[in-house]
Amino acid sequence: MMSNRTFTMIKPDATGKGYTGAILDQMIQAGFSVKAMKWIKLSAEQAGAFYEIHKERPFYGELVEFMSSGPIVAAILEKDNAVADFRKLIGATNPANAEEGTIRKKYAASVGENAVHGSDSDENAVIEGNFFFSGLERF
Ligand code: FUP
Repeated sequence: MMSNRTFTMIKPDATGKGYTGAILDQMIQAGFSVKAMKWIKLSAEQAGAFYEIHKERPFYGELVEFMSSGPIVAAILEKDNAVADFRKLIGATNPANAEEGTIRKKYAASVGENAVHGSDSDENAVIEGNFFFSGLERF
């Protein structure tokens, strides 16, 4: 069954460049509603744990360093077909390949610093949301 929730982060490149408001607005205008949200700076250990799945990849060290370099916005978003529709809204991992009008096309600089995260499956959306939010912090 398709879930109606996904998990996102606005990454340190985007928060640092002042894009947080514009990116949140684009998500909300696209029909996503916010079910949990926090502004938080991850330690390297926390970023490493979140991206544990990429531990063996060559970019892991840089990814952890980048994701702990400044504040992020973490959020759980709701909409029908949330995971797939949100991936479409943010565009390809590499902004050079992202479609016109997508969040990564508009705000991301590179594959490493790509402005936003979006869960790639319903299962990961739950795991990732649980990483950041307790039951009290979501509705
Ligand atoms: P995505 O699902 O689009 O976030 O992309 P991936 O799960 O493949 O990658 C997770 C993060 O690793 C990306 F957001 C950025 C980083 N990454 C790199 O830095 N270099 C790469 O070649 C691929 C991914």
